[in-house]
Amino acid sequence: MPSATTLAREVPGTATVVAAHGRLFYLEAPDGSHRIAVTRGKRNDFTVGDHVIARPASADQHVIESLVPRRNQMLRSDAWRSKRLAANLDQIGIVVSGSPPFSEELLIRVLIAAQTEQIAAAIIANKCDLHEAQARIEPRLRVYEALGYPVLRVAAKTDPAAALACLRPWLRGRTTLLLGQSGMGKSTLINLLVPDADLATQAISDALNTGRHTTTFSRLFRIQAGGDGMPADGDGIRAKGNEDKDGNGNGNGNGNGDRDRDRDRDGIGNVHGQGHGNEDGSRDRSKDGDAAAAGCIIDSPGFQTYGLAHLSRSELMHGMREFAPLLGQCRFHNCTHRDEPGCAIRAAAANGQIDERRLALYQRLIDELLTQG
Ligand SMILES: Nc1nc2c(ncn2[C@@H]2O[C@H](COP(=O)(O)OP(=O)(O)OP(=O)(O)O)[C@@H](O)[C@H]2O)c(=O)[nH]1
Ligand SMILES: [Mg+2]
Ligand SMILES: [Zn+2]
Repeated sequence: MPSATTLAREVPGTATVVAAHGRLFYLEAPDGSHRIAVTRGKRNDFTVGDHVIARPASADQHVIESLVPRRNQMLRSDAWRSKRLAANLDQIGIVVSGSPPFSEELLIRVLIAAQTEQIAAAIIANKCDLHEAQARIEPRLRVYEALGYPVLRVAAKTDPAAALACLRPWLRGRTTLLLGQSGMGKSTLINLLVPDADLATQAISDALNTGRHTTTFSRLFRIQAGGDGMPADGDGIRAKGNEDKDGNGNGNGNGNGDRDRDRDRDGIGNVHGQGHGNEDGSRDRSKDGDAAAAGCIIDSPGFQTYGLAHLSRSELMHGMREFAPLLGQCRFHNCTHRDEPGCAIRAAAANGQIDERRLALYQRLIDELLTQG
C-alpha cells in the first residue's frame, strides 16, 4: 500500500476529461494541472468534456470515482454499438469545404444528432479562398442559413486573421465540439485557435501511451484570448470565466447581465449560461473545466460515416427543422414522407417551400432506419 505521501496530488473538486484512450483518461483539474486516471471495474464510458470526481490511487494515477450528470452528449452509433464523442457541450461546429467537397448527407446526420440533444450547431465553411469550389457549395450553404444555421465563412490557412476575428466571438465563453470529414481543415483551425495544440497533444499522447499522432482521439483545448498574438476582442472579455472558486460546481451557473449580450447577438441561441470570473485574468482557469475566458474547443478525428442507429423515426423527423410546421398535416398520422399519398411534406417540397435535396437525404435516413428493423 502506498503511503499518503507517495500518492498523486489530490484534485480539488471536479476534473474535466480532456482526452480518453481506452481505459486511460487525461484529466484537467480546476487549477489547470493534469492527472492521468483509470476507472473502477469495467466502467470506461467517460468521454471528453465529462466532469468527474477523481481520487489519487497511486503515485502517478488517479481513479475516477463518479461522474457529474451530463447535460448533453454527442453520440454516433451503428446497429452494434454507439460512440460518445463528447459531453457537456454548448455548441458544435461542423467544418465543411468546397474542396474536397463536403458530404451533405454527413452534414444532415450531424445536425440531426445535435438537434436531438438540443445542442446549437453552426457550419464553418472553410477554404473560402478557393473561389470556384466555394461558389459550388454556396447555394447549399444558403439553404442551411435559411433554416437558421449560422454559416461562418473562413479561410483558416490563407486568411487566419479574418478567420480568428470571425470565430472568436462565436467561441467565446462556450464549449464547442468541432466535427468534420477528413480534409476539411479542422486541424488547421485548431492550430490557429490554440497555438500550442500540437505540444498539448504530444503531452497527452505520451501520458496515455496512444503511440499515435494527432487526430486519432478527441481532445479538449482551452482557447486563450490573445494568446496567439492577435488582439483579443476589445470588450474586456479576456478574464471572463466562471466564478466557481471552490472548483466543485458543474459550470452551469446562470449567465446573466450584459456580459452575456454577445452570446445572443448571433442568434445561435440555446447557449447555456456560464458564470463569470474576476477581472484580472489571473484565475481564468480556476473553475470546473467548462468554457474559460475565450472558450474551450474539442478537436475530433475526421469521420466518413455518422450512424444514427440510436435515434427513433420521430427524432429523425424532428431533426429536420423545416418539417416542424408541417408535422401532423399529412393524411396518415404515421406518414414517413416517402411515398404515402397526401403527404404535406412532399407537397411542400414539390412547390419549393422546403428543399428537395434535404427531403431526399432524409428519406434515405428513414429507409436505413426501417430496414435496420
Ligand atoms: N486553400 C485552403 N486550404 C486549406 C485551408 N485550410 C486548410 N487547408 C488545407 O486543407 C488540407 C486539410 O487540412 P487539415 O487541417 O489537415 O484537415 P482536417 O480536417 O484536420 O483533416 P483530418 O485530420 O484528416 O480529419 C491541408 O492541406 C490544409 O493546408 C484554407 O483555408 N484554404
Ligand atoms: Mg486533422
Ligand atoms: Zn408525410
